[in-house]
Amino acid sequence: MRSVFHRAIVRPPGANFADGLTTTRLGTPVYALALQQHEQYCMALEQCRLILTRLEVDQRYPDSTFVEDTAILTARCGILTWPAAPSRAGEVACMHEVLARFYPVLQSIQRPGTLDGGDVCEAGAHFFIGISERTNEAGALQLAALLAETGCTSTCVDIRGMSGLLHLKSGLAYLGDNRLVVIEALANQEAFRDYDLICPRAGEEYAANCVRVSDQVLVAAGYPAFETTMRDLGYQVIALGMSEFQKMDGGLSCLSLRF
Ligand code: CIR
Repeated sequence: MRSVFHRAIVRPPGANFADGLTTTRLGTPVYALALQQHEQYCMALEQCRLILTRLEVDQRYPDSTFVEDTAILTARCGILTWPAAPSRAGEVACMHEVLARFYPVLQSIQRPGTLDGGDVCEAGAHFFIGISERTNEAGALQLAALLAETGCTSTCVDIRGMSGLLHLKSGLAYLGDNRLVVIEALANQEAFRDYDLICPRAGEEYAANCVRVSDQVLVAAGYPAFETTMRDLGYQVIALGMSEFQKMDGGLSCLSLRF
């Protein structure tokens, strides 16, 4: 993840947001609260001086507020994904039109490859690619090859079978300065050996999905020890209510495409 971004794309949840995919048992999201939390999220990005492209609600796709899964946007290239979940496939075509305004050339992951943006963690010129229930090896290899064409390296991290981890970034974030936030269950991965690791304490794993923008770090509200750690490291912390998105397996990073 770059810490310097200029823009972000967001899409508010639709009234049928609760019909989206989820593996959690946290209950049904309250739509009015989800809208409020989404607006606060947008305001936080604007506070970080990002220019927002606010897309219209799209009720055809109940998970379409999780825009991060539709593309990988780097300083050097834009790549459209191929989500494994059939209910989400149409989201990519919609995003294609939007991204064409910003990326004159867009590459694509092709079948039989599948890939969700939530499985891709940018750490400078290196990328970690999660192999998950959503991203298969073919998709990861395609992405690695496309990134290599732009001079970037990558490592795959297999998270299949790790309970509670939908995507790699559900438990991983890059803060810059060789520093990774990583949940305990992933901390021993060889891929992360040369990084400084920050592990949220037990019970605060959800906080690992944080987003650094400039000097600020957006974190999910309700994880006080993690917030303190971030402040002690010198970051300005913006804590955001995420309860309604968490119910649908979403984290902070999934609600925007930053570039
Ligand atoms: C899904 O299961 O696809 C959505 N309900 C949640 C996607 C979350 N996206 C992400 O972590 N990047």
